[in-house]
Amino acid sequence: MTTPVRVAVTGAAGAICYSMLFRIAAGEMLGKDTPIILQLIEIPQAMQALSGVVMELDDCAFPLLHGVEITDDANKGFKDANVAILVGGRPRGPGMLRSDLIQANGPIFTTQGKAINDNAADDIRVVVVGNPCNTNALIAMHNAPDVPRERFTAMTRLDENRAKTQLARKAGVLVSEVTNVGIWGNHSNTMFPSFEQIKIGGKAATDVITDREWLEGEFMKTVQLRGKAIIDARGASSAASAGNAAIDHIRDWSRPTPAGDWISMAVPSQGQYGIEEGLMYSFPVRCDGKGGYEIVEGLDLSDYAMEKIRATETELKEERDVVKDLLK
Ligand code: NAX
Repeated sequence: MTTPVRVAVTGAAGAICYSMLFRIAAGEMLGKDTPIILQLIEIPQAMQALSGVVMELDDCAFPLLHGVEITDDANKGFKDANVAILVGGRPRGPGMLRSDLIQANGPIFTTQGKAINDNAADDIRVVVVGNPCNTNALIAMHNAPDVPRERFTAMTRLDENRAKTQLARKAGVLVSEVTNVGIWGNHSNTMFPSFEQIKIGGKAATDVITDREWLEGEFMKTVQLRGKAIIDARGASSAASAGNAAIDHIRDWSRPTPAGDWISMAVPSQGQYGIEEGLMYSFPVRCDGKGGYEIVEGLDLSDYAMEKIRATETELKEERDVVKDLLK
């Protein structure tokens, strides 16, 4: 029997996790032959609610779920973890600026970064979902000096999936026909879904959808503002689709990326495309199936794309400056 993979998840009593945990336990993230142990981390006030989630996990009798541990102590929660999904954080309250949210959430990620550094397994891989996810991942990475930097990532997969569906709809094809979707930069309104490299049925998306005005206008706006549209419609932020994207992120990081394609992950920049080294920036990446990945280099980017790519970099630098005291 394969040794179970330990998956640590924060914010486990929250909305995203309520859909995500059950799918992880069913084998949709690491495969139908990989047993897992869930290590669920919450704050003390949410432990009772979390115990209810665990009862429901128990009641599903998932064959692959070899154990569930719950704790409000990050050191215990990340003990021997192979995968960490950091969802938990404070939501943005009424009247709160983005910079207030960054400051409120920052300390959570220093604590969790240290706890990962001191307790996780040697092969730990981390994805941060809790917003502002790029900057939170940057903080966690800086507070985990013994963990290789490339193991820290932030999630832009929801933006990628959103872009895919919008393009498929417009072109009248199935989403599986849409490939090479790269999200650049920050998971925020400045994020750039670079349609110039996207392919639809193997052809350039710009040849299939010749309405450039739609690509630069409605398409970009729909993807960038989708989170708000969902809050307006549902009265609550994206939860099931965010959980699905986190599963996609870890699943696709764990297997080789199909030839010729790529996926989007926010990862520490090594200076590609002139993006400042060390920034947690979303790029198109290709995974090797052994836990490694490389940023796709050499893409031909127009002046229009470069301007967008720089604008989202500027925002990430500003966010980093707000939390500079938390970075080591
Ligand atoms: P909820 O408010 O339902 O759940 C958050 C949970 O985190 C709560 O149960 C809370 O008790 C817990 N928590 C708070 N501080 C914690 C800590 N220090 N350790 C462990 N747990 C802690 O929010 P939910 O809808 O689940 O969203 C979670 C986060 O995902 C938010 O920050 C949200 O902004 C972010 N999102 C990120 C997305 C992305 O694409 N990257 C999209 C969806 C979502 O907006």
